[in-house]
Amino acid sequence: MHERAETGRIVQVSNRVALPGETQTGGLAVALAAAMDGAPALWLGWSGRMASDARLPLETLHSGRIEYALLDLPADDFDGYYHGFANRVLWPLFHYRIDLVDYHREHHEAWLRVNRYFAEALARRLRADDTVWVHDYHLIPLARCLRELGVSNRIGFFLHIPMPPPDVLRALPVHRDLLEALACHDLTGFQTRADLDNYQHALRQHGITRHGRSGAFPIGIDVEAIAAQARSAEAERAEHDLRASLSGRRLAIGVDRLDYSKGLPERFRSFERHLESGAASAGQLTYLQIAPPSRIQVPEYQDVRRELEGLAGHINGRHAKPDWTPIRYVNDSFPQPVLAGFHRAAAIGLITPLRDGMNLVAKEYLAAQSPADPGVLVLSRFAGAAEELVEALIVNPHDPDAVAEAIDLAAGMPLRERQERWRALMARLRGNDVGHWARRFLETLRAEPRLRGGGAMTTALAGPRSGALTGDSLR
Ligand code: GDG
Repeated sequence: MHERAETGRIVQVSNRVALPGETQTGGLAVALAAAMDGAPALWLGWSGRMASDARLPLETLHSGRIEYALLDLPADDFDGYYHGFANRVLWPLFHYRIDLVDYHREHHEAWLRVNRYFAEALARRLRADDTVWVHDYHLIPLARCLRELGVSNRIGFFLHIPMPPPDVLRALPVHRDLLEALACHDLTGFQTRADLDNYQHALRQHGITRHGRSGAFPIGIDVEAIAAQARSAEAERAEHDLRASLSGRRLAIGVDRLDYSKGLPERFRSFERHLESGAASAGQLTYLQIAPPSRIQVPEYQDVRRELEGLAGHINGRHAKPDWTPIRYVNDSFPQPVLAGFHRAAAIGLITPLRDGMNLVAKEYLAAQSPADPGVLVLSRFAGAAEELVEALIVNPHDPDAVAEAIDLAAGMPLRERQERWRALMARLRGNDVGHWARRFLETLRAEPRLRGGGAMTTALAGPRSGALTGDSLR
């Protein structure tokens, strides 16, 4: 109690807030809840509603020691901020998809205005001893806006998505401004060592010497909670029905937001290659892909959805039997405990994004396995998780033959090897769960000397405390 009073509140800011009891598709909610665990906290984010005037309409709710502040966003700027700049410029660019970037100056300006709006709402609620933790690409300029308003609290930032190399970043006309905004934080955190290197490289290339500390903090999951959910799911109807429906075949599973970064068309084609391969396991596996639609207003998401519908129809049309469909493609979301049961029922986890900051589903699949008969994870080398999960079968998602071979290898892997790999992977997950991640980030941030006078930046580049990706890391 005394210690908490000394350290002050944790103030988290993210585009969306997950209210207690709400189910969200996306890893942020669990992670941020873990970060606030037990401490007095404020969580500020968009309410999901538009404001038509400039009154900064803010609704607050309380649950235990956490206060939720929900901000309506200006209707005129919302589209440019969210769909325009965040999700049609930053998301594709940071996932190395320059071809999908659709940059408009006015969207960038709307994005900056909305960040200022967030900053004004937050600044008036901040106390002197609060520690501010900002999440993700929507809010990169927030700290700079707060400094301009005279806020001198410690401010950390965590980028949940990949940080591209300087040459990719340069495709963005405002890349220098973006880097300067990232550098404004007392601590800027990334998912992997490779992301951190890209950031530091870009700072050096641009001669940006005024910056705070930076580090790699690979995010984790709540390992024991997922394992417990998966154990209890065995007694539940949903898992029982799924197992019964397999008629003796084994299950491969993928769970992804329907997003072009997740490599779903490539995965479907790889599964088709597996079906055509003549391998021992061909015809013995059913592939269940759960893909809840997301960002449905963005055209590129509509495109990938159409492509997947075509592919699933094509592959099933060619390979289905009267009593068997090789791909079950489900555009729906399920409660987390149901998903944990589905993972446990699956002999293979197929997680093959073309680019992913971390990929929590890969970790959740592992945590849900039965120790007596664990499944095998087939994981893309381009997921941040591949830096840690080296005992998985690591594949290149652009090579359908290699992915098909990995599927067959996973299907035939002897129990002993599966257990050895799984135990090693679980030791890593437990050594760096979501609680470790949050504590490590906050401790690093709070160890920084406080800024003086709202603006002077420290110049030290990431030192030995921040750089290395060790066994313990955060999202
Ligand atoms: C971003 C980065 C990074 C999925 N379907 C359902 C459902 N989910 C949950 C999963 C998992 C979360 O959503 C997805 O997290 P991912 O990490 O896989 O991917 P993104 O949403 O793209 O998250 C990513 C992450 O942020 C964290 O930093 O790892 O790289 O892109 O927890 O289980 N949850 C429920 N129903 C579903 O149908 N309840």
